[in-house]
Amino acid sequence: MEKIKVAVAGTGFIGPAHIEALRRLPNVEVVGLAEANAELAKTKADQLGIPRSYGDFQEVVNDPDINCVHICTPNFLHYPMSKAALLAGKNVVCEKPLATSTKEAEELVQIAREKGVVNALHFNVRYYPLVRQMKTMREKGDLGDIFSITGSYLQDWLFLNTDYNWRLEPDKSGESRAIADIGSHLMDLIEYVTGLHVTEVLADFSTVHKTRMKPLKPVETYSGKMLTPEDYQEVAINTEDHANVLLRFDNGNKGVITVSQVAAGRKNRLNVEISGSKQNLEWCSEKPNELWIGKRETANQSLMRDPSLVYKEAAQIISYPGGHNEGFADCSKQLFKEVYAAVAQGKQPENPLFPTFADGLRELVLCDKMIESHKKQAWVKI
Ligand code: NAI
Ligand code: SOE
Repeated sequence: MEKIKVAVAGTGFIGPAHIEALRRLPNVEVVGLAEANAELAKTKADQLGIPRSYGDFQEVVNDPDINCVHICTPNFLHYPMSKAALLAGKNVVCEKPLATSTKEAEELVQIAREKGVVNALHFNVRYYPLVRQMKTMREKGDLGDIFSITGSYLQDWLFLNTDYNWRLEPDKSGESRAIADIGSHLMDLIEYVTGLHVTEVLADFSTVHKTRMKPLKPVETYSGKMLTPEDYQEVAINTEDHANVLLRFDNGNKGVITVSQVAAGRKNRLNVEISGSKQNLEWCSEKPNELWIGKRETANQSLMRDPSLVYKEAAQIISYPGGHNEGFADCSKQLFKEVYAAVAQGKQPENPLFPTFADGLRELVLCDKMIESHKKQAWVKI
């Protein structure tokens, strides 16, 4: 079997997670890695055991062997890199957010459509099996009509004013931060699971730390390096640490989300509760193998992730029996499994199960409307 050859651009936090997940697929081989410069690319390629290193993304685009490119760089590079790869006829898996503006995202959706290549967004949260179980339960009518949706995505890695990362800089990250960075996962999940569309938003953002201490030399917040005062300069922050958004849906009912990157103790917690006319579902990314099912007339239930207990649609993305926990890393494998089935077929499916560039565009539209609503302090129609 000839393997599908892949290159991954950007190997900070999430790039290596893509590489690991890709290595678990039998028909795929990661042959190349692109980084910000040739020296870094070579070092990373050696560390990760990848034969080819590219110090300039254009070298990936020009490499005729590369069939599919994974874009795992900071947000502002998603558009130029995706565009160049698509125009060269390559299949593309891009990290969220798809771009830093809806205009760019629209262009990418258009080019991908014209080229007919496979295009996927790494909305990996969709690939927790119990998330697919919630979607399937809703599709089968187990929830009844959806009355309301409550969601939150809370983190604490930007809790201190000394926490710093490129995501705080709009020229690298985009005009919105918390909403674009993590609210995008939550909003994608809500529309995916419920099948509803948001029609109007009322958003209120806050920037808790109006200034932050930026390290003078680049240091990743995640690295845990201890800095001293002379290592910093104070810089103004213009993106939101926290956001509350009221939502109106196309079934006439309502929802609310809260997103925060300054919630102490919440490491990476996406929580969603969907209240239906028959029952209530609650799921949390920090306990991804349990689904709470709330009842009015009988005892509530807790459904474990077990292929023999869930619908077959959810069992499809479970690799191990109940009690053998699966988590974050497994989501990417399951997502890529569906993407590479399409790559092997040579074209984007009509209605792919996996998230696409069109889904990436949808999240940018919602994000833009939330920014507009916050600025006007008024409801904004989508
Ligand atoms: P990071 O800062 O840890 O890594 C970014 C990497 O890109 C670095 O290694 C950097 O040297 C490299 N890079 C910068 N310029 C480059 C260039 N011109 N060519 C090639 N490489 C270049 O960032 P992180 O956390 O990995 O995030 C990357 C993207 O992935 C972001 O868009 C983020 O939103 C998304 N992400 C998604 C996650 C998910 O679960 N879906 C999780 C983490 C990040
Ligand atoms: C940082 O907030 C981050 O790495 C996001 O960029 C990811 O999308 C999320 O999955 C985890 O947190």
